[in-house]
Amino acid sequence: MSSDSGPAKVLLVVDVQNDFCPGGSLAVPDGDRIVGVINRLMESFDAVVATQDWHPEDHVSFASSHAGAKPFDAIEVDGREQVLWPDHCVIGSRGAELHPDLDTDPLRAVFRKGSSPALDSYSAFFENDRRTPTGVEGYLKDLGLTSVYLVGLATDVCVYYSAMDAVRRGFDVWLVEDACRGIDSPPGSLAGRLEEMGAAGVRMVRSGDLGP
Ligand code: VGL
Ligand code: ZN
Repeated sequence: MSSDSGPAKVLLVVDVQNDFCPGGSLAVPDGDRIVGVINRLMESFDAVVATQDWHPEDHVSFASSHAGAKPFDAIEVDGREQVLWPDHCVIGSRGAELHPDLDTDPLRAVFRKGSSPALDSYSAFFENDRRTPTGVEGYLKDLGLTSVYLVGLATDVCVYYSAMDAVRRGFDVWLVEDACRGIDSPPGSLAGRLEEMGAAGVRMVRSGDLGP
């Protein structure tokens, strides 16, 4: 673990789960290629924390929960846009488990999100009402972990919302570009979200520029 002076750094590993990797129900292209990169990064951080998307089987974000809907349709729920996905990360399923090659020994904590049947949760920090906290902010601040390095899946969904919320809550935020992969649906949206993160103050870095 790093013992440099300066702000304490946390590696926040977002949703590196079987369903988001090739063979999973909501596979991100090359999603599994980041696992080795993330494992190598872990020792350079003061703490490593992970999230898991963790949905009940009738979750509002599943197309299968809405008559006549198909995956990737967008509908309105409680005045918010809800993109509908294939069933994924169902509580207790193999798809919801962290990727088997992810080194879980260094994980100081794992936060599960998206478990309310009627409310989705993309960000590691807040549910999609943007108000209900997951507890991650309090945990990181309690431990003095003020620099957040984001890695994981998917760059343009959960990593993106986590990065934007982390900036909003006053953290110093970095995105480790080669330790994330995106869905890019609709095509082109990934580039737009990278740009938005940059404009909000998220700094881009590559894994080779970090660590020992
Ligand atoms: C995610 C879509 C639905 C993600 C989670 O982890 O990026 N994407 N649920
Ligand atoms: Zn989900």
